[in-house]
Amino acid sequence: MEQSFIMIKPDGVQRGLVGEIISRFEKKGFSLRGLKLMSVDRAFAENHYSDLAGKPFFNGLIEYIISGPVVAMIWEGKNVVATGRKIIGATKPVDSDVGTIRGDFAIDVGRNIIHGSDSVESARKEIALWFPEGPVNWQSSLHSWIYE
Ligand code: DAT
Ligand code: MG
Repeated sequence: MEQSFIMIKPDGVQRGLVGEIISRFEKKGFSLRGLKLMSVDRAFAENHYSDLAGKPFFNGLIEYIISGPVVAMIWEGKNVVATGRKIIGATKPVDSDVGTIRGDFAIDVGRNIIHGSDSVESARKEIALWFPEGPVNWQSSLHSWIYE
């Protein structure tokens, strides 16, 4: 089953949105396969965002990600990468639909609350980086009520 790496950024933690965000993924029917509150250092954050090195906002992005603890998660389910991106909303909150996490809770692109993998391949890399111990192995007893 497909997995995505989802991370609540320091503003989401500080603003008390952890429960709300987890709830949206849970209620959709996805299952939680990894969860930890952690602070990352500059090198780790730069590695996570290595594809964006050279962008004018890169330094500000790294400062933001290391400014406080983040909640790192692995969510699993059919099409969770693409659907996770829909739940999160567009990168710039001004373009994010109401009903998405960024559309409902964010205003500025540099304080957009949450990260979600943009492809199955990046999910694989990000999960390996953030969860070297691997996902927790379990199956929800609701499985047959969510999948036909
Ligand atoms: P996303 O987080 O939607 O996958 P991304 O991978 O293109 O977006 O960029 C990573 C983060 O970098 C994004 O969540 C916020 C920041 N960012 C992206 N574009 C930006 C811009 N034009 N100005 C400032 N920050 C930006
Ligand atoms: Mg991205």
